[in-house]
This record gives sequence, C-alpha cells and structure tokens, in this order.
Amino acid sequence: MTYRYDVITLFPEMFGVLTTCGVTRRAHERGIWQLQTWNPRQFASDRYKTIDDRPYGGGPGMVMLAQPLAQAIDAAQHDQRVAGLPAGRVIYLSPQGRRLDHARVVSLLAEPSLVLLCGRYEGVDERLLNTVVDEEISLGDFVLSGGEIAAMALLDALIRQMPDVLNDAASAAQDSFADVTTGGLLDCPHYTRPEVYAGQAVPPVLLSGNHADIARWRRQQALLSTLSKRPDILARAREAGQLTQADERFLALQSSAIKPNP
Ligand code: 4HQ
Repeated sequence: MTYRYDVITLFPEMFGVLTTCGVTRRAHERGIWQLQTWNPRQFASDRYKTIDDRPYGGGPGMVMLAQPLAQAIDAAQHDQRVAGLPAGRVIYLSPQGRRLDHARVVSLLAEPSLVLLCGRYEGVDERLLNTVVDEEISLGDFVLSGGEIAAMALLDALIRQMPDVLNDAASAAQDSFADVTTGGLLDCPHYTRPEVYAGQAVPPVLLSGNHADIARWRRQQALLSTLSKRPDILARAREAGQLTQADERFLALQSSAIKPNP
C-alpha cells in the first residue's frame, strides 16, 4: 500500500524537509508515501495572481479567496483519481479544529489519500470551509503563522506509523508507549554513554544485564513520570484496563512522590 498526500499551500518549498531529511525521507524514497503540492496562486483568476483580499466587515489582515483554493483542491483530487486512488478527504489545519492525538493519527492511516489545506493570514473564506472541507484539525491551542507546520507535523506523525517505516527495534521500543490515548504511558528515561555525566550516574539496574529487572524498572519509571506529569493520561490508562495489579501496587506506594510539573 502506498499513501498519497496532496497539500494546498502558498509555500510548497516548506514541505521539502519531509522528502530530504530522516525517517520520512527514507520512507519517501522507498515509495511508502508520495507528496504533491499545489500552489493556489497558480489558480488565481486575475492577472495579478491575487489569492487574498480584505475581510468584509473590516478588521486587520487578509482572508484567502475561496475560488483559487477550491480550484487547487479540485485539481489535487482529480490527480488522485487519475492515479487510481479515491479523491482524498479535505483536512483544514486550524486552531478551530479538533486537537490532534495519536488515536486520530492511527485512524487517518486507513485513508490512502488526503488533501491537506494550509491557510495563511487570518484564514480562509468561511464558505470554502462550508463547501469543501471535511474535517478541521488543530495541532494545539496556540497560533501559528500558517497551517504548513501543522500539516508537516501531521504528515510526520502519519509517516512514522506506516508499516515498515521504523526499524524493528524502534517500533518494538515504542509499542507500549505509542498510544497515550488508549492506555499508553509516557516514556521512561533513556541513558547512553558515558556512565557518569555531569556528576550523574546511569541507574545501576540498566547496567545489571538482568532484563526482567530492567523491564520492571522502566515500567515503574513510566508510571512515575505519567503520575507526576500527566495524571490525566494515567487515569485513561487505568480506565482502559492497561494497569496491572503490580502497577497498581507500585502506584499505591507512591502517593507521597507526586511532584508538580516544573
Ligand atoms: N494556524 N493548528 C492560522 C494554526 C494552526 C494550529 C493555521 C494559524 C491556520 C490560518 N493550524 N491559520 N494551531 O495556528 O493547526
């Protein structure tokens, strides 16, 4: 299976990092996913290539015109169909959307094609959202200069979950922590050489060679970290039945160890 993503953006150059760096590059080279960018400026209908205009009702900033965006989306979906894929659903990245989490990432992997719409300025004409956008997704409760970095974050999160993208060790290692929304915990601490750094020794259990002890210690560290930094995630893990009796016994001994997140 190969995934195809079409991105509507005034800054297609930004997406180069996904195909030129790291894990996403390797997956792209191996044909696991494909990217096509579409610049709405190329679909502008006047000779000045206008893609934005002043907001009705006044106020600061500019609003992206519906028409060039609608045509760019049409062209992307047409191309997807020509490639033998379904016309992708249109996702608009915006702070008004539902917050992205791991569960949504995993569910989006069921779709072989998507169209990601990146807004700039104050956003896009509401009538475009009403007519062609299927879903709005937010990266978080803060404001970016445009949807591009949010779209890139979504793509990165999608790509690293695709089959055969991470090596075996990495995918095995992330397994238990992958889904904080369905019972996963925060990650445990990691150490590498040297054995002492800045006066801090590596926890001796990690040098013991006792794999059962190491696994138990890592689990307990993950429980402690989740308890102190993200009690909401610990509660969800408990509700999802992800905590063992040993986990609960360990946590019961820790009620005095809760530190506020600095
Ligand atoms: N923006 N999550 C405003 C975001 C954003 C976010 C994208 C800025 C849309 C018009 N996108 N433009 N947060 O802040 O996705």
